[in-house]
Amino acid sequence: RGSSSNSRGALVVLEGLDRCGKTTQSSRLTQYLEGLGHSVELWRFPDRTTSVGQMISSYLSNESQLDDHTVHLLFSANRWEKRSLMETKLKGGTTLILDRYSYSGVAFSCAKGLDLEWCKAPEVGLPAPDLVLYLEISPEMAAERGGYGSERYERIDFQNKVIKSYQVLLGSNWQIVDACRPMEVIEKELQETVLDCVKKCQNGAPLSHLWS
Ligand code: 2DT
Repeated sequence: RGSSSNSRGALVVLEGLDRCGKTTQSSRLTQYLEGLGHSVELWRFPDRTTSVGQMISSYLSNESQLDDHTVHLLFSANRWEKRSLMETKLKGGTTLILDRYSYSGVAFSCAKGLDLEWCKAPEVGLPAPDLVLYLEISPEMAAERGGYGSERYERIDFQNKVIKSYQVLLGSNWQIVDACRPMEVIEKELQETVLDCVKKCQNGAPLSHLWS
C-alpha cells in the first residue's frame, strides 16, 4: 500500500440496472481488496447522507416532486460535493469502489427524455473512473430477483430505456459482465479485473477527468 510516491488508488465504478447485483458485488470486492492489505473504501451515489442527498432521497421515494432537470443537477451536485475528498483519497493511495456514478446520472435522465449532451455537461471535470464494471442483466430477470421495490424508476419499461442510454455511454474503460451467472462466478471475474486495475494505478497510471 502506498509504496512509491506516485502510487495512487484506483477509481472503480459498478454500474447496471436496479437489482443487477451491484451492491452485493461492490461490498464483496471491497472486502477482497481489504483482505489483500489494500487501502480501499466503498462509496455509493447518490450519497443520501448530505443535505443534497436527502433531497434526492425524498424524490426517489416519491415524497417530493422535482423537475427532471432539477433532479439531474442535484445528482450531479451530490458527486461534486464529494469531488475533493474523492481526489484526496485517490492521491493518498486509497482505492475507491463506487456503487453508481455519473453514468447512472446520464443514463437515468436520458431515459426520461433529457438531451444527452445536456446531461453530460455538469459531469465534466469530475474524476474519471479507471474501470467501469457494467453488470449486464435483463430488466425481467432483475425484477424476478426479489422484485422491484416502490422507488421511482423501478419499472420494467423504464429500465429498458435505461439500458439503451447506458449503451451510448460505453467506453474503452468499460467491462461488460454477464450478471446472470452465479454470484461467486461473477465475484471471481471482478476480483481479477480490479486487481489488475489497482496495480496499473499503483504503477503511476494518471488519473483523468470526465468525459475522457
Ligand atoms: P440506488 O437504488 O442505487 O440507491 O439508486 N440515479 C442514480 C440517478 O437517476 N442519477 C444518478 O446520478 C444516480 C447516481 C438510479 C437510486 C436511483 O437513482 C438513480 C437509481
